[in-house]
Order: sequence, then structure tokens, then C-alpha cells
Amino acid sequence: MAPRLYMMETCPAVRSVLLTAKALGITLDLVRMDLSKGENLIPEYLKLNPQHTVPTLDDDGLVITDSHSIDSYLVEKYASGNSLYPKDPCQRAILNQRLYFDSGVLFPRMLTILKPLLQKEKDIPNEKLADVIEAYEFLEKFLEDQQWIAGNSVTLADLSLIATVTSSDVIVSIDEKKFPNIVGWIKRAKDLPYYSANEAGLDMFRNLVKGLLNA
Ligand SMILES: N[C@@H](CCC(=O)N[C@@H](CS)C(=O)NCC(=O)O)C(=O)O
Repeated sequence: MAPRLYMMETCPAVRSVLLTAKALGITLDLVRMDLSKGENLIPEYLKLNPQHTVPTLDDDGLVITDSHSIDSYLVEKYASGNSLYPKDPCQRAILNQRLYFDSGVLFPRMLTILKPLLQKEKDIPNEKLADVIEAYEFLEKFLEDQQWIAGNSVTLADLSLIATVTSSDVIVSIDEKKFPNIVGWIKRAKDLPYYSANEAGLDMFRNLVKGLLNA
């Protein structure tokens, strides 16, 4: 039975799992959810994921929440040793730091802007914008002298962050002059053979944000 993914494509965290699965050639049983209708708050879903977030993976009864955990699980379970999640402890330490950067810094900083937007609050406070720009500055440094986020080959850190960064760019535009490393990295990521897994959801996300800003 294919692992079941509870998902909503507009969510960057979901798209990182779609990218990982496509990169590894894993077929997922996709269960689409509409969070605007509170489908993540029904008791059945809360039983699976008390944090009521998407994505949630159910692999034959093993329930995993948080995209970063799901991505690393998919590699370990279905493609152990794959270069997306190298076993070398030094490479993995850097990679994990960048996954935690996505999880603990960039993604939540973007959410502090997105959440009020979803609640029809159009004025974005300058300090929230500055926080996201600061996260871009960190990312720009990570990419100094290397092609990918955790070194010179593609890893899960790229798949997580590309989904977040391309979404964040819709809200807080990435200045090409200030962030040439990030812009170059995005261009390289778009050439990955499985990048299409980010595209449809990103388009939906773009339309959603444009709609909210122009409402
Ligand atoms: N760190 C989590 C973040 C997931 C997350 O915040 N998902 C949002 C949608 S993008 C969500 O489900 N929000 C609904 C809620 O918090 O109730 C991950 O990587 O999976």
C-alpha cells in the first residue's frame, strides 16, 4: 500500500514532501485537505496529528508529522544511502542544521506574515519584513562558494528550502542584486528533473497571496 499523505499543495512544507517523493520515485496516496474549511480540525485528523498541520504521512499505520521528519523518513525507509540524505555524520550535521533553519527560522518568519494576510490583515509590519530579509541574508551566506544549500550536491535541505523560499519570495520579494547566490540557486533548482512537484502548488499559493493582497 502506498504511503498516504494528507496534504494541501499551497503549503510549502507539503511541496517539500512532494519533491522528495518525486525525486525518489515513490508513489504517494494523496489525500487533499481544505484547511480553509477546517478539515484539519476534525477529530479524526486531530487523532492523527494533534498539531493539526499538513503534511501528515501515514505509512501503514506509522504516522509522521512535520515535513522535515517525513522527508528524512522517506529516504531512510525507501532509499537508504541516497545522496539526498547522506549518512556521513559531518555532511548530515550541516544538512540537518539547514533543515532546522527552514523549520525554525525561515518558515515561521514567513508564517508571521502569511497568517495575518489569511485573516484579511493587509498591512505587513516592517519588523516582520525585516525578519524575513534577515533570513534571506543567512541563506545567502550558506550559499557562498557552494552550489547547493548543504554543499555541492542536492540534499533534502534544498528540497525543503526551495519550497519555502519560492513561496516566501511571493510575499517578500528576493532582490536579485542583494541576493545573487539565492537567485542562482533557485535557477539551478528549477532545472532539477523533479522540480515540477513544486510548481502547481506554488502557482496556487501565488494566486492565493495575490488575491489576499488585492482584496
Ligand atoms: N514545520 C511544519 C509546518 C507545517 C505547517 O505549518 N503547515 C501549515 C500549512 S503551510 C498548517 O498545516 N497550518 C494549519 C494549522 O497550523 O492549523 C512542517 O514542516 O510540516
